[in-house]
Amino acid sequence: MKQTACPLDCYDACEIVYDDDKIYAKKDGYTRGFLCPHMNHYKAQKFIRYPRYKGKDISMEEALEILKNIIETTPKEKILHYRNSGNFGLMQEVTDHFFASVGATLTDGTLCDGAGEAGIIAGRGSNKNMPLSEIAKSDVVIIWGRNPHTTSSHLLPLLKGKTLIVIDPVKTDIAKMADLYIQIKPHGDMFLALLLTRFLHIEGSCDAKCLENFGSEFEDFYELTQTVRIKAILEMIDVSLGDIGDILYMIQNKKVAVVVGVGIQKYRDGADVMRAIDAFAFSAGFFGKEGCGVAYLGNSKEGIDSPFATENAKKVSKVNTKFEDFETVFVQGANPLAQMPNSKRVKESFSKAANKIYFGLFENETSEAADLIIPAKTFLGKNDIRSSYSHHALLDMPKVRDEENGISEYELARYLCDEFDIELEDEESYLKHFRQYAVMNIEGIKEVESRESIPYKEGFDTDDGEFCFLEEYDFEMDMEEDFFLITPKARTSLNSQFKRACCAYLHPSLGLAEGEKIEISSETGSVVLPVKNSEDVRDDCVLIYSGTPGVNNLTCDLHSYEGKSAVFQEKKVKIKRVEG
Ligand SMILES: Nc1nc2c(c(=O)[nH]1)N[C@H]1C(S)=C(S)[C@@H](COP(=O)(O)OP(=O)(O)OC[C@H]3O[C@@H](n4cnc5c(=O)[nH]c(N)nc54)[C@H](O)[C@@H]3O)O[C@H]1N2
Ligand SMILES: Nc1nc2c(c(=O)[nH]1)N[C@H]1C(S)=C(S)[C@@H](COP(=O)(O)OP(=O)(O)OC[C@H]3O[C@@H](n4cnc5c(=O)[nH]c(N)nc54)[C@H](O)[C@@H]3O)O[C@H]1N2
Ligand code: SF4
Ligand SMILES: [Mo]
Repeated sequence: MKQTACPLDCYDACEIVYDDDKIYAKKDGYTRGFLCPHMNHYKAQKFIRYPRYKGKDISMEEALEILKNIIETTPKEKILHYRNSGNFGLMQEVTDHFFASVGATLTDGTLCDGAGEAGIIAGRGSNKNMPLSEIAKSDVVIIWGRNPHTTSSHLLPLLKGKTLIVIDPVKTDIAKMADLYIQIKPHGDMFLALLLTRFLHIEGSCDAKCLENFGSEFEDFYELTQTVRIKAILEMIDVSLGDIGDILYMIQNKKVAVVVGVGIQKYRDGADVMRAIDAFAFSAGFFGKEGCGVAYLGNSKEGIDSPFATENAKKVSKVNTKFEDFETVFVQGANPLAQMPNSKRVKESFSKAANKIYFGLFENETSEAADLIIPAKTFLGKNDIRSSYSHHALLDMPKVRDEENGISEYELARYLCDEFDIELEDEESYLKHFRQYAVMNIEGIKEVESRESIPYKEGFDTDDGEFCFLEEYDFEMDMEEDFFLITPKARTSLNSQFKRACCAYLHPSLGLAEGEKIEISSETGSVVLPVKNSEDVRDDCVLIYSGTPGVNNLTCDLHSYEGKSAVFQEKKVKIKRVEG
């Protein structure tokens, strides 16, 4: 029996027991004896077995030789290393070390949570997350643009017996269980947060002590909330005055956790949306107190320094990468041809690079378009260690079985560093580096030492220690097209890994037949998908899950105003029946 952890990009970072070549959930701790469909069916996945070059299976030795030759013959400034979070192990970055040292370009920016994070940092000076252990102590939980049944199921046991408020344009499973559910119009959240703060103040329910100590600019912020025209805006975002009253009533004198997901920030002004939510939480006195706070997608690397030499590398954005600027593109732990916005542009741009290398576990759009395919080892066949963006644990992921196929990230970096005469320490010393950040907590779980259970007790990490309020907002909504595109996470896939969704979900009142094909289109492109009718979706929305082939034909590759993030829901879409 050996212990490891799930490597996937997921809030929960579950602990796994590996026994007799089977995967089990750890009984205690935050894994609570259950995993999710991804890990329950992991071993049945079809992994890439052999390396391939221009369509022909080759040996790993041949693949490495080809890779070496490609790197040798490409001017170093013409090499791009595009890595994303297919595996969340901290050792995944070891290849960045090689590519940065050899003079290649890396990526920055994010397809994920960056706008929200930028909003948090603007207000608080840092992104310190409310951990699960504190959410467990709250009385009321506001689930705001997060779908825990799908994306963070280990939160669910903690919610038992608590008052639940859910704000989401989709009637998710958690919305169905909520004491109060607000089916807000997409992108309406900043206004809701501003109005909540305004009425909080009118009612005299702001936390006077918090404002006095850390919120001297509150009056200006209150003025900003007064610029929101109540009747018109409430109508626009589909929220009633009664809803606002209900929220304020339900949170009165209670310990409140605001659990925010990435759903609220898939817009250009996503940082402002998050900042307005944070300002409401601050004004209500939710920071620095037990059982209170805002949980977002935290920074998994908080309190952990990287031992890899990547600081000085040139970087280009992951959101709108111009692959055609490079001769050699090395993709690792990512499927950019499906998951980056504006797929048509991405595919064209990627096809122009002379040497396209894919280093991953599964076949997908990117492996199909690549020349050299190098299979990775799964997390079971290599040594790693991981942290989480939702709790504080630091989890060892030792190699628990031998794998014949594939190569680990360290082995690949070792080979390349040796060939190109770049210094690399032995694997164990990097693992040791990461392990030094762990201390045992009272429940016997190893956690990242510097992370706080209740951050911001003594004020914020801004220059003056005060909360820094949003000073202005500039709201734009595309009124032209017919439908909002909602593109959240699917139950059976992890973005484009595993069992991918393949339908468009619309409200039955639109009169489309179940299974009928429709074309959904936007400024950037279109996709044809069969319809699934769902009462859970608003009648002004089309829901297409992340990982659905073609969904990102519809999304634009603009950046968020703050945070260098993709904005998958910025543009609206049209729908059209397809003949035949
Ligand atoms: N099963 C599964 N789990 C996953 C993933 C997966 O692909 N599949 N992906 C992982 C990754 S990479 C991430 S980043 C996390 C993200 O996990 P979450 O933070 O839960 O993010 P999403 O599923 O994108 O969106 C959450 C909710 O936001 C709602 N939403 C959309 N637009 C708006 C809006 O304008 N306002 C409000 N209030 N709500 C809105 C959606 O309807 C959805 O219910 O999940 C991780 N976990
Ligand atoms: N429409 C739409 N698009 C989205 C989103 C959305 O909600 N809607 N969400 C965005 C978000 S939040 C994210 S985080 C991104 C995710 O985008 P990507 O990071 O591209 O995610 P995946 O589709 O999960 O692809 C990960 C790949 O990693 C590879 N992999 C897995 N494990 C390993 C390993 O151990 N080693 C190596 N070398 N490779 C491995 C697998 O082969 C898999 O193909 O997608 C973004 N795109
Ligand atoms: S819930 Fe998340 S961490 Fe747990 S097994 Fe599933 S994907 Fe892995
Ligand atoms: Mo993500």
